[in-house]
Amino acid sequence: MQSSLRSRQNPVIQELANCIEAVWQQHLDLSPYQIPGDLGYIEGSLEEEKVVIENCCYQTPQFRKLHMELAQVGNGLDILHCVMFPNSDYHLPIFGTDLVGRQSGGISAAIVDLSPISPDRSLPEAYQQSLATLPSLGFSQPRDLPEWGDIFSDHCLFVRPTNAAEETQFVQRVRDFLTLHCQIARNTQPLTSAPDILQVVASQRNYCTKQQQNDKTRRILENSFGTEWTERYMTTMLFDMDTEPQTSDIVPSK
Ligand code: BLA
Repeated sequence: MQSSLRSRQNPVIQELANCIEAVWQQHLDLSPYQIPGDLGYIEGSLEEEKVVIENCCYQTPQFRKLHMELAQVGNGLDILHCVMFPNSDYHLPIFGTDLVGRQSGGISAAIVDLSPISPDRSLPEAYQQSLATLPSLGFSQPRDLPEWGDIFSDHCLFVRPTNAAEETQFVQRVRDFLTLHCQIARNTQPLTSAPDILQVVASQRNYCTKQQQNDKTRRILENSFGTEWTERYMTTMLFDMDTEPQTSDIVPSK
């Protein structure tokens, strides 16, 4: 995506967007993903601020949807949102990141996680091993997760970076999470049991239902696009559930 919006955004957001795309291109076998006709580039201004949104999506053999969204709110707020939804026959965590900052100012919220999809909230062994090798971090302003944040893992990083060194540290941690995630995903075999696949579907649904409870995201979209459009956007574009679990080609066990 060579976007016009990106070049006008907060430099940390531009850097993170470039980083995400570079890792995807280096490590994954990307195919086009059909974004619903009217949702690629969106402009809205109902009551308050104008919002411009650019969406970019891919799919791969392991992921049903890789989604990166860049948004700019008229009052000077810049947002990067990114989620990687695995296919339902891959027992893989959900990578997600959100960066919210002023166009010409600091980042107020920087979050990245590999969110577990096991009922006990643990990550697969390969992830635990890789994550254990990453250097420990120091941020002066860690932030508390909201109530719906029980979907995130123990490795979730949620901070307000206070200077350039912390911003760089955050981008580097996203690069590390993404790289190890792509590498492990490529070496993961698909599930073959229908109950295991349905468990993945249920976990992804829970992730989406919780993320849809983020009032801060909802309020910004509602101000510019209205409640009905926002509900549709949050449930079909930002956090859509898997409607076609990969169980059709599995022979039921006797
Ligand atoms: C917070 N998300 C926010 C905030 C805003 C948005 C304005 C508050 C920033 C702050 O408190 O400093 C807005 N985020 C958006 C909008 C979009 C968006 C408008 O993505 C899209 C159009 N959110 C995600 C993902 C994660 C996420 C993938 O989309 C995590 C992986 C997390 N965002 C997240 C969390 C908060 C947040 C946990 C803090 C919420 C709170 O403190 O209540």
